Formats: sequence, C-alpha cells, structure tokens
Amino acid sequence: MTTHCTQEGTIRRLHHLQLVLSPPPTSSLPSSSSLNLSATAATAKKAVAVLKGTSQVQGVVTLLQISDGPTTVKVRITGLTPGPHGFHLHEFGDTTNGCMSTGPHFNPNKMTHGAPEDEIRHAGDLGNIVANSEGVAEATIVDNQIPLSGPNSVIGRAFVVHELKDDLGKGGHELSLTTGNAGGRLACGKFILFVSISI
Ligand SMILES: [Cu+2]
Ligand SMILES: [Zn+2]
Repeated sequence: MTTHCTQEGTIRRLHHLQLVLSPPPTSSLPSSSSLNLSATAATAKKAVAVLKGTSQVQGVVTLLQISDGPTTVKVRITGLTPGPHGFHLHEFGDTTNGCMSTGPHFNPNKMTHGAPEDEIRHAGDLGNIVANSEGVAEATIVDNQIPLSGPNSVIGRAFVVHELKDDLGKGGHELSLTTGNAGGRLACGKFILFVSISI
C-alpha cells in the first residue's frame, strides 16, 4: 500500500514537472514503461497448505516465490491457546497417520534445530507463531530456505503447528536440538503447487 501510494506520488510529481518544464519529452514515458516490463519478467510460484488436526485447530498457509527469490509465507491459524506455538516445515506430506506421519523437520543440509535467523538450523525451522487472546495466529514470514522448486522444494511436504513454544534449540532440553521441544502436533497440511506463471 505504502509503496503504491509513493509510486503514485512520484508519477504525479513527474507529470507536474513535465507540465512546468515544457516542452515535455513525449517519448520518455512510453520507453521507460517498456523497460520496466522487460525488467520484471519472472516466474511466480504459489503453493497452499490447509492445516487440520484432531482438535479444533485449523488454518491456511500460503507461500509465494518470485523467480529464485525468498519465499513469503502467509499464515492464519485459529483455535490455538494464546501465546507462541512452534511452526515448522516437516519432511513428508503424508498425513495418513495424522500429523505424526509428516516425519521430522525438513532438514536437507543435516543440521541441528535452530531459529529461522540462525546459520545452523533445519530448513524447516520457521520459529514460532503467536496466537492472540482469541486463539488466532497471523503472520507473514520471509525465508530463504524453503523454495517452491528444485531439490529442496516444499511441494509435497507439510507444515505443522505445535502445542508449545519452540525453544529454537536453546532450551537445554534433550529435544531442543531436534524439535525445539515444541510438544504435540496440533494441525498439519501438505503443500500443493497452486499456480506457477511467468509474469
Ligand atoms: Cu514441527
Ligand atoms: Zn527443526
């Protein structure tokens, strides 16, 4: 929104300048817009997972990646207890035995568990999402380790939201370096590639 308004403001200022400083360079606007078009040619990939479990916890996770850039994760989960809940990409998009069959955290680089900003972390470690007093957690996360294509693609894997706070590997518990001691798996869902288009 802010960017959009700023751009509009810039364009308005440009128009104003051209009106004042006549004669206007008539060819300058069309040529700069065609340059912009070719510079933005890219592939946009979008994936969605619907999270469900055995309790009332449910939600939707949407991923968007432009070309080989970072992935933007948008989360909305309801039915949680207020406070932080561990939130990870797990290895398998298999929910035949509930969220247990999604396996461990996605870990293609054979690291130990950590925080999203740590160098040593599972690719699937996205830290915590925080539910408000109504039990709703909403977040937008930008991450570099969960692409929508290639060998480490998230497609066919699953997101899991946990009962407890992820200690980000620093809790000193025997599970800290594998799961962040985040407790039970409340809800999970497999990622499906929703759309992949060239823009
Ligand atoms: Cu997990
Ligand atoms: Zn982990």
